[in-house]
Amino acid sequence: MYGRRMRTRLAVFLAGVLPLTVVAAPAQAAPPTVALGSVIPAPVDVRPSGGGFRITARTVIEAPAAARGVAEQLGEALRLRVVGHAPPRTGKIALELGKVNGKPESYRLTVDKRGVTLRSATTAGLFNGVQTLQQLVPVSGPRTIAGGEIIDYPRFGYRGTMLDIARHFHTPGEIKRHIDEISKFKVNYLHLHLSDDQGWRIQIDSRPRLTTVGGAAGTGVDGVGGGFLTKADYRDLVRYAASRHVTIVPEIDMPGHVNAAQVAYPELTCDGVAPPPRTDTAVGYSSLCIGSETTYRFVEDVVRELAEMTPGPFIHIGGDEAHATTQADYLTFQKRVLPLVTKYGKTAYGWNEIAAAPEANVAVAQFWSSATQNPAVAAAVANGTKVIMSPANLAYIDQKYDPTTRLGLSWAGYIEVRKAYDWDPGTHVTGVPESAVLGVEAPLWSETLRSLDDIEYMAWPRLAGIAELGWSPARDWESFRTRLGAYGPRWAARGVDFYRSPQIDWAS
Ligand code: IFG
Repeated sequence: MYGRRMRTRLAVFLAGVLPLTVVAAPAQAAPPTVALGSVIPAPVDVRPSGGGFRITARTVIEAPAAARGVAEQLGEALRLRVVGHAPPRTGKIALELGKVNGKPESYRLTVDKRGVTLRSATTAGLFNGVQTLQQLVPVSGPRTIAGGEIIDYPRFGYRGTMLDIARHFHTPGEIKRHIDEISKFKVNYLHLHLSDDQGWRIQIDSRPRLTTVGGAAGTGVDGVGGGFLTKADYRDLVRYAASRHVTIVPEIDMPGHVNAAQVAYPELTCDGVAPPPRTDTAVGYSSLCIGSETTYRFVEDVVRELAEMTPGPFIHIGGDEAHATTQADYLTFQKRVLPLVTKYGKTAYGWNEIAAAPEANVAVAQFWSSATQNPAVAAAVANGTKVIMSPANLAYIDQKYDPTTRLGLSWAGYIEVRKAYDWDPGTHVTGVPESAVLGVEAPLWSETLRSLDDIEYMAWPRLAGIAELGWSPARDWESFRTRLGAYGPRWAARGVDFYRSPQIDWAS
């Protein structure tokens, strides 16, 4: 618009009237090093825009009192102050409670050079948005977040993993560290496998020998898995999990997998003789005494006490590998026990064998078969049963990655990262439409796992992939493997001993 001469005259004029102070340009945010969509699970709708927001020491987190818990967690993670109201023109990350799109757990994240706004109708949605936001902050270097908008919400409401603390007990501290990690990928259910042939891991007041005997030192696989959760431990875990928007699902496996209970209470056998304690890994040899009323008084005591310390909706009653129980007795057992769970206000949840029982139409079946057809499950689904997908050949993260994996089992086949990722829970089983699928769960059995390090090595990165199957609308292996490779340094920074799969190009 101005010719060069004019510009010169203008510059001379301005120089004469304006003090020659150099107006400091706004701190140019260093370019963002994490793309707005580089998040696991992949968000639904990502709209990058220019610019970005640079977090500095002066940045604050602004949140209403109702969102203080989530805000404090973010503040701790980013080492930023949390305030109720930030002064105007302060660079801030504002958490807001308000409508986004009416979908459960949804949130909207907006980033521009002035700051970040995270909005959701619920604290669960804010928690989800905070997990996403933390992945957008570079793990090192200038903390510039890419500009743009993300609108996000889950495909399935149930995104779970199971930790077997029966074969080898894991301490509350280890379980809390695992909760910290699973919640970063928006996993929102933790199924605890609390009893099995080798051990009983939850205190039941009316049956103290379950833990004084079944949870004693020397129980567990190879006799090195002893220990148990007191009720106080369990209640503290429930509270801790809830603060990370994870719901605990307790499992008492019945009528099979009961040797530890029968060692503690021989009256739970039909001949009243206590079986020898077992520290091997065989399955399918034990059964409660189906025709005895003593059995149902026991089951009711356990279900009642579990229900009163479990705020979550589910009580898992196992039901798998009841090879020492006749099918007729199995159905008799389910007919008596499934209503007991309902009586104490909970939804029954069991391995998919329970689907054979007509009473299972009010229960949730956990599909663990490696097949993609199961007439009993399809029939139960037609009758109202809902399903959680945990196909052993794809989602059992206790299986070895490949023949060289030191830990884990291999009866369901080797499961590398891509195999655990490249399947669709909504269409996996014939006769189980997406409308009957509550979600996914990745079981981690502990026959060969003794430490948190072992848990981490088998869980990560496969559980991150299964978390994406539970959350994101569609899967894309190339996109996932790229985002996963970029995520590696975050696990490394937290000391998580993840498996560096050769299928992934791991960033350093
Ligand atoms: N199957 C058994 C588990 C455990 C597992 C190890 C189920 C439902 C093999 N039952 O999986 O107790 O031993 O991979």
